[in-house]
Amino acid sequence: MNDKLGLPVGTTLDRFIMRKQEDFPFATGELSQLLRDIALAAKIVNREINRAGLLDVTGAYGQQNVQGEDQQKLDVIANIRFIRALRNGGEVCTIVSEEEDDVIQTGNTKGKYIVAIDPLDGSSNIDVNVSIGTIFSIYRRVSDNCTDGTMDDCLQSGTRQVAAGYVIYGSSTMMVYTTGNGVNGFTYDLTLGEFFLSHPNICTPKTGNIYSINEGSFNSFPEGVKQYVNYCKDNSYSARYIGSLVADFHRNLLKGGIYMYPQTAKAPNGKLRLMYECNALAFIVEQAGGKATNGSRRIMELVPTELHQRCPLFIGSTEMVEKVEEYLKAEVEVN
Ligand code: AHM
Ligand code: MG
Repeated sequence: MNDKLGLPVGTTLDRFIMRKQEDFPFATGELSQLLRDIALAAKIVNREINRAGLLDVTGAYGQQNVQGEDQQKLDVIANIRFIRALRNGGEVCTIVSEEEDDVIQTGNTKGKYIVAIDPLDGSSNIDVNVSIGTIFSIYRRVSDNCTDGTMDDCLQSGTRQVAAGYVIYGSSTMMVYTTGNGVNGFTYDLTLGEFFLSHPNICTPKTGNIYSINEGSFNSFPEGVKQYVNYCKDNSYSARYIGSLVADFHRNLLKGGIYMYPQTAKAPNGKLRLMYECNALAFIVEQAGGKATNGSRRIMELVPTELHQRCPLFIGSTEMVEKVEEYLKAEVEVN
């Protein structure tokens, strides 16, 4: 099996990134280096996660992040690891992290890139040995080099991403990413300490029979979502919800399905964050042939006005996302 470039399965992530760079005659290699920095931090975080039960790193850290959520110790560790790798790499001027209220200026004022990152997503699953993930989104700065990144650099719409990806720490650890030319997945070989191309050119099925949503909040879903969930049941779809966005998304990407986090009474704007959760996965799903909307608008066209902005998310197989959109549209027309 080969990827789009004809590279065989078994190619290391480093070699793959290098070969991709050769496709762009004027590429300076900075984005390639940045992707390698992320992969390196992912390996370190993977090590911490694997040892979590043995060390004193599970449980709450005793503080809340900017969104008022309890930080877990591993959240904090992952945040430190990724920031350190991005700062040391030198290609990134500014980082937006789920774990930090404000932007982080790396001091690399010549860095061309902005990274928005959720260092460890699915915090409620950390202590119980269930899959968790890292999500990242990369933008080119719009301001002049030689200064810190600005708010305009950070608040760009998802259509301006130059790369995005996630790492899933699960039964095996994988990194999946896109630079806008298809999606490729790499599996980590612990014994060799390398990611190897294992899922070249990922294409998501047009439709599927898996729906993922926290049905405990059913009573406060918008009417259109309630109707779509009932449609899924009427058609005997499978309900699968891990509560780790990366894991739910990854399964649905490979098998076909839809993940939904709508507005609820508890989360009136949805729970997920536009900049470092929704946009990255939207870029990946679109590159794989799927769709991501907030129920009516393409996620990647939403222009963020704040760093930690939330939005409803409907993401996955195109036909399934369009079906729920039909129900939501009908609801609006009735009202
Ligand atoms: P987190 O960033 O605090 O981990 O929250 C995001 C997570 C997603 O991974 C997951 O899909 C969702 O929150 C689950 O939320 P809920 O428990 O409300 O269903
Ligand atoms: Mg998160």
